[in-house]
Amino acid sequence: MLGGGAGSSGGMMGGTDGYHYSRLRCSPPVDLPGVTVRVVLADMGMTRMVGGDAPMGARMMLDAAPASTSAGTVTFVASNMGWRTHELVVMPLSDQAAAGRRVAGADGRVAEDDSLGEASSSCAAGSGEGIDAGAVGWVTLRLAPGRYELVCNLKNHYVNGMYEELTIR
Ligand SMILES: [Cu+2]
Repeated sequence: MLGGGAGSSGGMMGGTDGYHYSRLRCSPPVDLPGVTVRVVLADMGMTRMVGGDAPMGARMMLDAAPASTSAGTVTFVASNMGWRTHELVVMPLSDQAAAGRRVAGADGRVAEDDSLGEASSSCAAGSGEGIDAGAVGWVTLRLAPGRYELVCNLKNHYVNGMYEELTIR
C-alpha cells in the first residue's frame, strides 16, 4: 500500500491509478532462494527517466506483496517501474514503531544504521548505486519473525511515501 504522499497534484499520465509505468528491461534469476516478496517502485506523473533526487511532495510509491510471509530465507525482488532511480532497504521495526515515522535528516534521507540489507543494484543482486528506471534489483536475507519496514532512501523518497511494513511470522 502506498504510504502517504501528500503533495503536488502531479499530472495523471494514463493508467487507472495515475501511474504510468516504465518498461522493465531485465528480470531476476528464476531460481531465487526462499520465499519471494515482490516490490514495485514507481513515480506518478512522469514518463521520462531522471536521476534519484526528488522534490518534497513528488508522488511515488513502494508497494510490496505479500505484506506478510514466513520466517527464514526471503528474497526481495524490487522492480523499478518508475522514472527516477529507486532502491529497497530492509530495516527492522521495533514493537512501538510504525512504518513511515522515521525522521529524515537535512539530506532528505533517514538513518539506515540498522539496515539488514538492500537491493540497490540495477539488474543485479545486493547493494549498488541504485536501481535505474526499468531495472530490477534483488537481495536474499534471513529474517526472523517480527515486523520490518521496507524503505526507499533516496533523497526525499521516504518522506514522499516510499515505505511499507512487512510482517514475518
Ligand atoms: Cu525511491
